[in-house]
Amino acid sequence: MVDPAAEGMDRQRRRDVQEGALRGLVDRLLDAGGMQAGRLRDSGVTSGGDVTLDELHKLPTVGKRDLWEHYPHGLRAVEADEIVCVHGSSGTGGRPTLIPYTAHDLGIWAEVVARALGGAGATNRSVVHNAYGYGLFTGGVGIHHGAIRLGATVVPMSGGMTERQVRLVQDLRPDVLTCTPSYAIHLGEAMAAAGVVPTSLKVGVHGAEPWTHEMRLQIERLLGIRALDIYGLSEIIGPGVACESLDSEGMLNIAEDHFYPECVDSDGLPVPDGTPGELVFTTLTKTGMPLLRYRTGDVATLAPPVEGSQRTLRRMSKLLGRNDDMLVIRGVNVFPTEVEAVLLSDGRVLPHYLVVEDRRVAARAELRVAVEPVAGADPIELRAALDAALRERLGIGCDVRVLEPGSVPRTEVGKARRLVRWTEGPAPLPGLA
Ligand code: DLL
Repeated sequence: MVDPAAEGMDRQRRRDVQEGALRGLVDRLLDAGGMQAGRLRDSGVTSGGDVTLDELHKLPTVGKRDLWEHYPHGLRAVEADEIVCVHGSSGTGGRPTLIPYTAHDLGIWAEVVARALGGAGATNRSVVHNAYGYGLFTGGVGIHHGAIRLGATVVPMSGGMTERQVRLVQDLRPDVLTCTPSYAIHLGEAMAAAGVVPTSLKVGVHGAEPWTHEMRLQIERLLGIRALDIYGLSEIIGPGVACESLDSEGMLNIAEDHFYPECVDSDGLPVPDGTPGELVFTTLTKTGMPLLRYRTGDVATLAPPVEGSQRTLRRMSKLLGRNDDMLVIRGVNVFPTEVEAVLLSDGRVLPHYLVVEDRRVAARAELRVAVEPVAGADPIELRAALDAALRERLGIGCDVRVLEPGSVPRTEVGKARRLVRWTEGPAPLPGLA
């Protein structure tokens, strides 16, 4: 643990600290005025003393739409001169969101990412090859802050220019790779093609896009590393909201001293641990744009800490998906990650695929899946096996197409696009029509 006092705090004591921070947050929001203050007053809250963690679920929520409506300065809660940078998401598929950070917020960010890297086994002697994109996107800069806080050496590669990345992995011998899971595959394949074995790499810290345990196995095999998951979103801080550690048993430790998690059903009511629901986060300590009960749209389950672990943080599962990526096919709800899990558990499928929701006839949506086979696999047998496996796991038939290797576009920069909605016009990929 990088910060044993915080990560290993006695659970009752942490709850007291969180409750104090929640009350402080509510006071700050009320003082700042604006939308969140208005909603709090409308729900009868006039000071932090009126709220408790036990009744947090009764307080108003904030959503992405609220941020869009307050573009470009967001729900800033401090004077402009306290803001030291902005980050955000480019808003592919939606509108951009910008998040203002104070110097205090950057300190929190560095700390939670340092903890995440430390939990993955990185130390101040580590070399971190950081291939998340640098820019407005929080991936590159967020990992950068955390690696420096840890005292490691960060190599600020950003995304793309893969040949150069292969070269620097050979030359600088990093032990930690940070990038999206899809880029880890791309880089691994590029190294294999160049005959480079990345013997220095020990661990990868991957996130920013949905990926399954089956994808994890592919990355681990290709790169010879442990591949861990890191989760976050710019609205809350960026990467570091939660992260797997070597001993967190496949789930992600939530930095709940800064970001208080809830998990709610479609009516906004809390669900018990282990039941999938939408994640809602409250930024207990942030100052630039603090958010009370931000609805993420991300679906996961919550869980207590690992029994007997020194780390006492609550955990979340890998993301099952996003509310808006859920497919409804003939009345059956399917997340693209469920499709990925089926595809990649067949050793004949390469980790490049595309899920297409064919909505050209709106009332009769169909699922089409494009995959690429490993060398030597029989496409006809593979198609039949995947058809059967998808039907068995998801309860619906899918139209599987086995395409030539290289047909599915690779993502060198940014987040992989694994789901396409086809409403009209030509097929999103040749061979899918
Ligand atoms: O993707 C922050 C980040 C950067 C996280 C690098 C991890 C590593 P945004 O661009 O604002 O921020 O996108 C946030 O990405 O609401 C999720 O839907 C998705 N997401 C982030 N991490 C994961 C993950 C960054 N580990 C949105 N697994 C979130 C699945 C993820 N989805």
